[in-house]
Amino acid sequence: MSRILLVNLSSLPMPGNEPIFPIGVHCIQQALEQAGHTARLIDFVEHPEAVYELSWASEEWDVIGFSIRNIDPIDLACDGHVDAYSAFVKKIKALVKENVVLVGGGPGYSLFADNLTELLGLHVGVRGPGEEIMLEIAADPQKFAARRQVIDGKRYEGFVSKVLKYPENLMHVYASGTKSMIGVETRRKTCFQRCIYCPYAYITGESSGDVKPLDILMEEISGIYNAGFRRIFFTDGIFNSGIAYAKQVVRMLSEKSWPGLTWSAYFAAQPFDDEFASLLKKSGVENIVVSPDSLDNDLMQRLGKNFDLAAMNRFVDTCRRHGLKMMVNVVFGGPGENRKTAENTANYINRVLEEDELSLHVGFRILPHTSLSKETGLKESELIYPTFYPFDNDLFQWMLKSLDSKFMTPARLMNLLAGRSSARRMGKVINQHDDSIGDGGTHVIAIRRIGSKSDSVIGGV
Ligand code: B12
Repeated sequence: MSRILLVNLSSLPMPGNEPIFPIGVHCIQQALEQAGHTARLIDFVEHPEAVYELSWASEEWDVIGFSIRNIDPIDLACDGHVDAYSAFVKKIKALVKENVVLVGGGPGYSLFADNLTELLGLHVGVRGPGEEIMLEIAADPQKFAARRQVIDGKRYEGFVSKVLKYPENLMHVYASGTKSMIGVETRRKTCFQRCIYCPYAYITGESSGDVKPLDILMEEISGIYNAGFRRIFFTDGIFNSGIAYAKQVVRMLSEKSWPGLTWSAYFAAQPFDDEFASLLKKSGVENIVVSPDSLDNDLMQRLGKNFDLAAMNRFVDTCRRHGLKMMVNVVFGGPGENRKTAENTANYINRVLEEDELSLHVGFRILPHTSLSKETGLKESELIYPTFYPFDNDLFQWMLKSLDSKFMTPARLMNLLAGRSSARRMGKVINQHDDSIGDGGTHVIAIRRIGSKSDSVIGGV
């Protein structure tokens, strides 16, 4: 049996990082332990001293797995985390015993698996669900020591047959703040939406399409509830993508009636019918989080949303009739955003939403393996530092002018100002091969912080 150390790099103290309960790497830990291996998780929220006191790294390990959830906070005003990850992994590598097999995984890691495996100097990078591959590595670590490789994750049967036990202490350190939610997975299905900026389908890969049996899900939630925690977030890409199963889960939540338990998830505006809404109302749902991104019909189409403004209207109407609270994600600055589309979005917000129902962002982070990255032609290696789709310099003005003042809370205003100031300091990534533009053969395809390490194509601001 092997001794495996798992390091949650996404819990490192880094500017802009607000760690959340590490459900993904905990899934790996439990799968390894259930197969008889020793698996220890180093999480820096649980053990803050472990950032500096590194003796854990030089113990006798056969495998060390690094988990990376976020590559950056996807915010104009925030730096990326890659340099912090590299520096920390370098320190650990200097301390580990010879012959230890080094593995990387996690959602952020999966997106950049080819580059990160190289950059961090690991033996194996795993793209997607990691349990099966980690079990294979643990069974014969040295088989994986010979060459650097990136492996696609596989279906893990334990997802549908074994109850995930949530460690109390880990939940405690993460859920002590009032905002924290414990992640719970209900299904492993690829996302059916086609949003041009979103990498969910790539991260989850050709997933098995497994849905968790309700009795197992119930036991997992009971475990969280009985340990005293009251807020959960279903981590599905889109909770209601399979509406029949989503209804079963919501019915289970209302029938089981865990007093005081509240939950949330990402929803799509359709399918969303009255039966679903009335079940939701009784289930303790906190917010129906929905991401139309824009509220201009043409721009929604351009963004690849699989619902239009008419569907959004029906969704809002259903939520209102059933007294459900919405949280609507809007991102200004998408491809094709202009004064008119920005005004249309702002007018919709002004007319329909309450102040606390809006989650407001500016700028689309270009992530690899998305239609947006294909459009710009930027490769994985060119996107590893925060890179955004270019938007009009007047965007912030349009927003400030057309959004009702009730939406301009101090927090939002500060964030917008920070975003504007960051955007102004960014460099332009030029497509030097595009002659169709007529401005001397140059065409801005992205904006990126000047000084990023992958900025060979950056022009001036
Ligand atoms: C649910 C979710 C949320 C919820 C989380 C709720 C909660 N309390 O857990 C909320 C809404 C809070 C959220 C917020 C954010 N999120 Co989010 N989120 C997701 C989502 C949809 C699912 C993540 C999840 O929990 N999956 C279930 C678990 C079990 O799977 P997993 O973590 O992937 O783990 C598996 C594998 O990755 C692998 N694995 C994990 N660790 C390791 C380690 C090793 C060694 C190996 C081999 C394998 C391995 O095996 C695991 C089990 O199969 C993903 C998209 C996606 N489809 O993955 C985005 C995603 C992870 N989020 C992302 C981001 C950026 C954020 C935010 C920073 C910003 C934002 N606006 O979205 C915030 C910040 C959160 C934070 N503080 O860290 C990005 C991260 C990548 C990136 N672009 O940097 C993703 C991929 C979406 C995206 N936009 O690209 N998020």
